[in-house]
Amino acid sequence: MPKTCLCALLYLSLINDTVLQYSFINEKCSFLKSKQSFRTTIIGAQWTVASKIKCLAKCLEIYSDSCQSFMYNTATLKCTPGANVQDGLFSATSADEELYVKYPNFRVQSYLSTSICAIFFNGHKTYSDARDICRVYNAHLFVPRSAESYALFKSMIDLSQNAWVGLNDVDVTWKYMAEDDGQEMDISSILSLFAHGGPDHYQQQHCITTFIESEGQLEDEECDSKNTFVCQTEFSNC
Ligand SMILES: [Ca+2]
Repeated sequence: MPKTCLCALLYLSLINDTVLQYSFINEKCSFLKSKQSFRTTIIGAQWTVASKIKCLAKCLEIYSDSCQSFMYNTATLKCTPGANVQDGLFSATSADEELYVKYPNFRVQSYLSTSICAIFFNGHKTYSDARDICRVYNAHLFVPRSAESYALFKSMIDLSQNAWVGLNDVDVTWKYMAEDDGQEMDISSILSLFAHGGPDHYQQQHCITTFIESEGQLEDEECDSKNTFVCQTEFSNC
């Protein structure tokens, strides 16, 4: 979850075009430019300011820790304070508008010889909302590619709740697309991870999740169900 930074602001700096970093007495926080064009839930009036760093400074000054994202229009110089991206993501309306998000606490997670940079989100989201939240953080839903990586995933989640993994056959039934590389994945390679021998497409189930009634084995489920999820990103972001 996003860090809580309640102390006095010490400095605010533009690391490069994609990273705005600010520091409080105890810790550093970063806002990263999202590669995805989404808008977030607006938390207050817009301002016109000369730069994106002034936009963040004003957002923090007025909204403190409630400033969890902001949008900056490079053409009109409009600055829009935004909520945590988990409160709502919407399609973008302007190509000039950039979205910056407060970066959550991605951590290196390890199990046996497998390590990933990832974070567990306990908020319950539909498959597409969970996927979009990961994408806004320049990350993706975790994809199980081996028994060991799936064991690592299960060690991160709360097994009393279902958790999405990044596999779905929404577009073409039995053609499973993976969120990490965007390519089709041969599901037969991980069939042993599934309950009941594999997906059954019962009542139009096209998204893959852990299933609490089968002790965390995989199942297919309706994509509009609301589950927890894990976002995975590059090690450089950990
Ligand atoms: Ca099923």
